[in-house]
Order: sequence, then C-alpha cells, then structure tokens
Amino acid sequence: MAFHHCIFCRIVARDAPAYILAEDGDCLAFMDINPVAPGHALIVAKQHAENIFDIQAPVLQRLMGTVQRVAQAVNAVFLPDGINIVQSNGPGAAQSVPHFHIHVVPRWQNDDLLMNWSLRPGERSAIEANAARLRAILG
Ligand code: DGP
Repeated sequence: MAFHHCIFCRIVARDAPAYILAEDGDCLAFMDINPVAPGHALIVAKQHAENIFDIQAPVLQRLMGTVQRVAQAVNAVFLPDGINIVQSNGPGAAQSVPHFHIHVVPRWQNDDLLMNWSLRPGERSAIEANAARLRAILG
C-alpha cells in the first residue's frame, strides 16, 4: 500500500525527486535532503510501514543487506572516522517521517553530533555530487 501524502511513498513511486543510490524489490536508498554530514543516506522500505513495530520481519532482514552495502560505499567514499546506523520510532525518538527508514550517518571525531539533530536543508549540488560518488561504487 502506498500513501500519496507520504513523502517517502512518493519518492519510491518517483512522484517526488530524490538522489537515488540503489534499489531492489524491498527498498530504495537515497541521499538525505537534510544531511548532518556529507554522505548521509537513507534506506527506506518500499512498502509503507510506519516504524519498527509495523515492518514485516523478512522485509526488515532483507533491507539490512542494502544498509550494509550503502554503509560500505559511504565508508569507501567519505573515509569517515565512524558510521552510525540510526532508526527512529515515534515523536519521542525524533522520527519526523512516519515511513520506516534507516539512516547511514558518517561520523567524524569531535563532530559533536547529538542524537536529536535539527533538520537543516543541505546544499543540493553538494548532495547530488555525493550521490554520484556513491553510485559509482554501488553500481
Ligand atoms: P527521521 O527524523 O529519523 O524521521 O528522519 C527523516 C529524514 O528524512 C530527515 O533526516 C530528513 C529526511 N527527509 C525529509 N524529507 C525528505 C525528502 O523529501 N527527501 C529526502 N531525500 N529526505 C527527506
């Protein structure tokens, strides 16, 4: 089931633009439009599920393979000091888009990133260029 009011359903349906990195039957990976660091990417389930409680376990398991692949590409391209895999559920956890997604967040020593980071639009041309570098690895 897809929901037209859901921004990630619209990106999956190509009704809204995104810098897409990878796709398979279960999920779509694309750049976060409010990156906390260069290379910040999202992996979303294609089928609408709101959160960790809603998503079907087999879909979640398959999705993690793409999370690993994207994390490897982010690691190879941006050479961060570390990577956080973040997945938020509910307003108390600062989930802002109620469609299941997993963040791949490159980290640098002393970047002082807090768990509840604020959403700030990134520079589109920089996000697009970073997506191209990741796609070159992801194929
Ligand atoms: P969360 O706060 O954990 O629900 O993460 C949602 C992320 O989705 C947030 O980092 C910003 C990002 N985001 C919101 N709207 C869009 C959009 O239209 N396109 C893209 N690429 N990312 C979006």
